[in-house]
Amino acid sequence: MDQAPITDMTGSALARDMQRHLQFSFGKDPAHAQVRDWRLALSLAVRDRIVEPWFKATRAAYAGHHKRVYYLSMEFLIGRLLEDAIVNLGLGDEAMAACAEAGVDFDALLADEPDAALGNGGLGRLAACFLDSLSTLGCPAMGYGIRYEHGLFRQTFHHGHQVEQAEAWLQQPHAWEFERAEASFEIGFYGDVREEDGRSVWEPGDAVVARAYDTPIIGWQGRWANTLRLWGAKPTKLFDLARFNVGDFNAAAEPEAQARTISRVLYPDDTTDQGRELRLKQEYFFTAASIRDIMRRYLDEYSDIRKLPTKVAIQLNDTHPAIAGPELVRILHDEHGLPFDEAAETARLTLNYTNHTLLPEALESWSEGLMWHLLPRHMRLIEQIDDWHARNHPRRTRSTIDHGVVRMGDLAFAMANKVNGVSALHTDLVKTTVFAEQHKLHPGRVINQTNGVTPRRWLVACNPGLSNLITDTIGTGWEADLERLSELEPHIDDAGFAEAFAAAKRANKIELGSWLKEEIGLTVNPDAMFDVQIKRIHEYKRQLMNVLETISLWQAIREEPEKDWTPRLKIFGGKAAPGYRTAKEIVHLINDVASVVNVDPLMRGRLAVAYPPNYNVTMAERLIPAADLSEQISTAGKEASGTGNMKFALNGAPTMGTLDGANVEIRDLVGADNFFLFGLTTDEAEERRETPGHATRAIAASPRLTAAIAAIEKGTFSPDDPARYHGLGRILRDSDYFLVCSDFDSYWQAQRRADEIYRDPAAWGRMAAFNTARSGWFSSDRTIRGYMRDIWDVEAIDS
Ligand code: 26W
Repeated sequence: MDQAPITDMTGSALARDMQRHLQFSFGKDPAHAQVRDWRLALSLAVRDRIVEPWFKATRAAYAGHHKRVYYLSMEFLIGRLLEDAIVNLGLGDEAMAACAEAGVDFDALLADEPDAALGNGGLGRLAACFLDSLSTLGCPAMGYGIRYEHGLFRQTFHHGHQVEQAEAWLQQPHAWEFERAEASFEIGFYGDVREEDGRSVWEPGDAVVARAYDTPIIGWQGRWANTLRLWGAKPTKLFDLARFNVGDFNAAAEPEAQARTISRVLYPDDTTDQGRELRLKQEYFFTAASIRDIMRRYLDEYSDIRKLPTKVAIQLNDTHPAIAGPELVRILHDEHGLPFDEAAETARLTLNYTNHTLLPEALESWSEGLMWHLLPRHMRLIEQIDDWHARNHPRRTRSTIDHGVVRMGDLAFAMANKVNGVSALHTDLVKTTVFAEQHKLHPGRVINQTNGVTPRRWLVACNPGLSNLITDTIGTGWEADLERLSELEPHIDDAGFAEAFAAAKRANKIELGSWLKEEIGLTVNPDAMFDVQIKRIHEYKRQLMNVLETISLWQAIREEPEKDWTPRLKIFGGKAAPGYRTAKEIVHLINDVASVVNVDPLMRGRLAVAYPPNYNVTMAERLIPAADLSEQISTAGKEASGTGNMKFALNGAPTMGTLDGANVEIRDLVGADNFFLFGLTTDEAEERRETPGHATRAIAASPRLTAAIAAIEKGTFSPDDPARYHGLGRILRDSDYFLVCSDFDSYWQAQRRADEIYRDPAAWGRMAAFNTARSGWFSSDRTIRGYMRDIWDVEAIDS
């Protein structure tokens, strides 16, 4: 008789269960319990209330023989889970009451949870938002990834330098996962392939065990919960006792250490393919385990392997799981005996691929040699897939294997039912640049699905002030039907609404101000315009142009200190990939500029620079609700979409941006009057880049830019090392591939326009409110509905 699921959602029941878990799950006496103990106890009590919708969802998917979606991603940038679960279950008041009853500080408990930082940036966070929407919509789906022991590194600053430290989220009990010992698969590597009565048989030379760890992902109003299954690597044989007995202790522990290496740490690069063998092992490890698990579940329910595409839709989050194509063909052809072409076509109809970047250095390619060495059977199958594709498309000129490397984008494209870009502009560029030939060969295969963000985390949970105002104004229901925010429009010119809107923003700014004081010792002026740029540090995202504008503003204020300047607080947040030297120089420069500007008496209350270390999901939830201006200033044609831009717009922060990625669609929807546009378009940028001396000419034409660059070059911000930024100066003068110089003056003017409007709170408030009211389309619910309709052909199950 199975234990009746806990559905008692009252505060007293939650308090009772929290006490019960503290004492009986963690064996802690309430009299001596620490914040961590209470946080874990509350987490288990909340988790108890997720199990019932979780079981119901799984049973419903089986009962109805529903088609399922599998989202394969090397990254899930989840952040914290306790508050998210409480918000989705509608247990906010109950949780606060339970804590009050226990005499513990609810906010302290929330703050004690480490971020699950299992991702680098946009791609990983998008995957996490998608999981929230899949559950909210009642779409039967599973996320598959890697249970890294160490997520994205912790960033600290040492004399302005970025220093990386290993992140250790699993050094404490993880309340949200269930270990699934029964769901373990042996994953092979290396070895040989022998032919046996017409079939190829791969005999791996080494293997590790993939062990499943399940985290339930609850949707809005707790009606449905899907599973995120993360694989941890375990040794095939635990412990070499023989070696131990002869005193060779290290060798005895070797198998364990060897195996765990595969899921030990997340690669911290988010734009450069390092081509490391361990990275490919990670990619194959989780992809093969996931495919195994999917096939086991399918064959438990169905017998005809040919019907796989009718019941299974797999989404590849970029090329990182692209080995899924050859792996699925291997299973269908080598293990189930389907003829090769049929195996290939069946696999193709099951797989879909999302491209997230056009940057050449980010497009993965693996050397044939490494692929033959690590995955000999797959390399052979990649050759066969390439032949199959060539046979079906004689006019093609590009092949997946080229000059000794396997191009994973080409492989993913050839083995996909649908390929999608992540914004309208990006998808057009996918069709005309990286996959131009494939697009011609396969008309209709490339479609667009513009990204989105979950309003539960990025509005309801992180901005209760604004959320309550929205509910007071248009009622509830918008949280899962975000385009209803447009119902705010008629209220925007209502003085009461405008006042309440401004008050919500101001309260968030004051709260952020006290956090910045505590975190980095900076006193900020809450009346200043909070101008925020938070994202990974990268040359194409042009944090450098933002710093140069900051320097120019500093110089201008020093030239005319008596002038009535619009006060500004420049807030930066972001990590540089450890091996990305120029990005690390930009980090150092931001800190050096901050250290000069923030002590300059002429700047007091007028200009300050804040760069809190270790930007992550939780910090974004703190910064975005307090932002006045959203910096989305990438070189046109380089940012595939952006998702931070959507979060800022929803939280009432107008965009300072180029016509790049989803900025284009944000401007179309919020209105050109509610967007600060500047810079070259994609085509103009392309043309300018071809113009010899474009940088020197731009610098010569701009006294402000000239002065700003001169200042960093002569060591104004690095008196202890005047030559520190000569390299950055050279990049700007000689190549400036990302057109910082060409766009600088246009950027400066747009910033001054923002200064003008910000001086009129009613005008600014109006822009901000229109951004919130007109950004509902950027909900990841709308995005996932698009994937369900146009790619996966899956219906939601209404529970
Ligand atoms: C091989 C190393 C590597 C790792 C990650 C290369 C590339 C990546 C990701 C694709 C980089 C990424 O996060 N791209 C971002 O994806 C977001 C979600 O679609 C977009 O909004 C961003 O514009 C895009 O830069």
